[in-house]
This record gives sequence, structure tokens and C-alpha cells, in this order.
Amino acid sequence: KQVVVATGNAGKVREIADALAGLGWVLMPLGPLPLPEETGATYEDNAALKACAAAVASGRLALADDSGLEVEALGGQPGVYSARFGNRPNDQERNLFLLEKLRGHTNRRAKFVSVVILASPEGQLETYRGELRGQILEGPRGENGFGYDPLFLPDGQTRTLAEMTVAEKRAISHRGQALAALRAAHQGRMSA
Ligand code: ITT
Repeated sequence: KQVVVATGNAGKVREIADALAGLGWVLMPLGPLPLPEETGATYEDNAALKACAAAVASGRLALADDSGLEVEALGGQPGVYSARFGNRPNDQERNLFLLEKLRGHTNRRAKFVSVVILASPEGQLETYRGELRGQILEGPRGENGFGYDPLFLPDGQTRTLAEMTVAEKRAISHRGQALAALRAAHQGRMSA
């Protein structure tokens, strides 16, 4: 079965390919298809926008992830705005912005949320969600992963997400959980 991976984020592509390896799906790049503007108020809305747009444009099943980091001391921000936090242009600048916002805060608790949606061109949706709780460190550690990974120490771990391999991150992460649920729902299905 051919499934378009509807994301422009190379880190997500890597994690999705890793989590779905061996399922027998052929994962296809989004290519020149444009992703819609993320106008939704929730991860679910934005994931559906991306997955449906890619499914309709390609005529195939399409998979999208919408995700974000919710920081307690910031009232749950940046949340669905995580990719554009502080209007900073890249991961490193956004990490610096987050550290600035949290300066002086003793409550460093945060959680990652991922919503993964599989959409058909006919408009059928399957929705899967995962969460990962942890805390924001005072400075970055590690070179792997993407986004806020170097600042995020998951509960019960001694290494940040950026100090883990893709497989180690998959075993605990928000996206790993959502994709494991999708995988479980499809493993052993004959088709569709
Ligand atoms: P697509 O919409 O093209 O998939 P995006 O990066 O814009 O890519 P989102 O709108 O879902 O995706 O933004 C999610 C942001 O949340 C992402 O850019 C990171 O800054 C952050 N984020 C989500 N999951 C993360 C993870 O596993 N590790 C680190 N940061 C993550």
C-alpha cells in the first residue's frame, strides 16, 4: 500500500519511516504538493488539514503529524504554534527563545503532544495521539532529533531526546506512541 507522508519536516519523515518499517507500506514523499496553511485551533484540526490536502491532491492515502510542546509555566504555550514560536526562523533560535521565556522559572515541566492522522482521498480519517511528559533543561544537550529535542528531558530518563537514537526516541515519544497505535491497528490487515 502506498502512503504519502504529508510533512515538510525531515525529522518527522525519519521518525515515521522508522516507526512504520516492516509494515509493508511504501512511504511516498510529499514532493511538490503544497501543504495547506495550519489554521486549525487543535493538533487534530491541523493534522486533518495536512493529511486530507495531500490525500486529495495525490489520490492516495496520506499520513500527517501535527505536534507541539506545551510548557506549564507558559500556560501551555507554544502548543500548536510550536513550529513558529517567537517568529524565530529555525530550531536553534526557537530553543534560545524558549530558554529566554523560561529564565527564572523553577517550574520547567512540559509535555510533547503528537496527533497522527491517516486520510483517504474519499475523506475517511483515522486519528492517533501520543504524549510525552518531561522537563525543559537550562541548556541544550545532544545533536540528534529535531526541534526542542536538545532541551527536553523525558520523565524517568537521564538523556535528552537529542541524546537518543531514533529507535530509543521512538520507544517513548509522543510520535512513537501515536505511530505504534496506527501500526497495531493495521498490522495483519489484508489491505486498506
Ligand atoms: P509539518 O507541518 O510539515 O509536518 P512542522 O515542523 O511545521 O512540519 P508542526 O506544525 O506539527 O510541524 O510543528 C511541530 C513543531 O513542534 C516542530 O516544528 C517542533 O518545533 C516541535 N516538535 C514536535 N514534535 C517534536 C519532537 O518530537 N521533538 C522536538 N520538537 C518537536
